Amino acid sequence: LSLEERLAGYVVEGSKDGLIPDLEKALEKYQPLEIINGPLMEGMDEVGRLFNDNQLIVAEVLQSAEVMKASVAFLEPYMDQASTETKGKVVLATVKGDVHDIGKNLVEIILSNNGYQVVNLGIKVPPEQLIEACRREKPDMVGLSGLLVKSAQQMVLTAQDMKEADLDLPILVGGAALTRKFTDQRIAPQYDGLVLYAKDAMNGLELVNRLKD
Ligand code: B1M
Repeated sequence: LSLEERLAGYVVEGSKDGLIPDLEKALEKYQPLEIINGPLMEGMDEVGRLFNDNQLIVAEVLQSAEVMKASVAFLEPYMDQASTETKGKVVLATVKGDVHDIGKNLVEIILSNNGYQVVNLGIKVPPEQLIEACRREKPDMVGLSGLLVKSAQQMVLTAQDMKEADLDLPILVGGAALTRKFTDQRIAPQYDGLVLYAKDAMNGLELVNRLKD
């Protein structure tokens, strides 16, 4: 197997045997984010397909998630640290009802490495908790992640609750079940501030940077 196939394979198999040496090899050819967005994400997509076909159970998907998390943790110190000055503050959360946090945590890493202070509220964050954090932390923007179809709907409700709480901070949304169309047509009309859709974590950084400029 090629290095790339092996890397995807660790995620699919949920196995860490040999993972770190292969990540070290991969760093000789690729940037950390290329490794994550390339072979590791391909592995995760395959896990999603197998899970959908009932060929994997939740416990096995969890093992795959562990491999992904270990890889991101190993690669993080090799990522570019763009600046040390603080460019702004972002409150970040996976929405109510959703436990998926690998994408959200990737957003945290990328924003932190690029000068943003991130307050990561974790998973299954109800709107009340988010609103409270906004009042406490006074962030420049809010980031919401969610991977389930129902999480997209939850973002609509969260935006409504934020509006009712008189918040109009820009909201960045992302996650597998979400689209730009859904964001523009269903979430944004429920809110007074900007709602921006990011297709991946890097795109999220670009949007946050554009907002700050
Ligand atoms: Co679940 N899961 N899962 N899962 N899981 C999906 C999402 C699913 C598509 C798999 C499938 O069936 N094919 C499916 C959703 C179906 C749907 O609603 N359409 C699904 C399901 C059904 C479930 C459960 C309901 C299963 C069950 O219990 N029967 C359950 C849900 C529990 C709950 O949330 N209440 C569940 C549980 C789990 C595990 C716990 C086992 C585990 C998560 C572990 C963890 O996160 N700590 C898990 C996993 C790993 C997946 C898949 C396989 C991989 C997700 C992942 O981590 N990808 C996933 C299938 C898939 O996506 N291919 C699946 C890697 C990660 C880097 O990508 O998070 O998409 P992602 O982030 C991307 C972009 O989306 C974007 O940037 C990142 C890339 O740079 N992004 C943002 C994300 N958030 C962003 C925020 C931003 C900007 C960009 O700004 C704020």
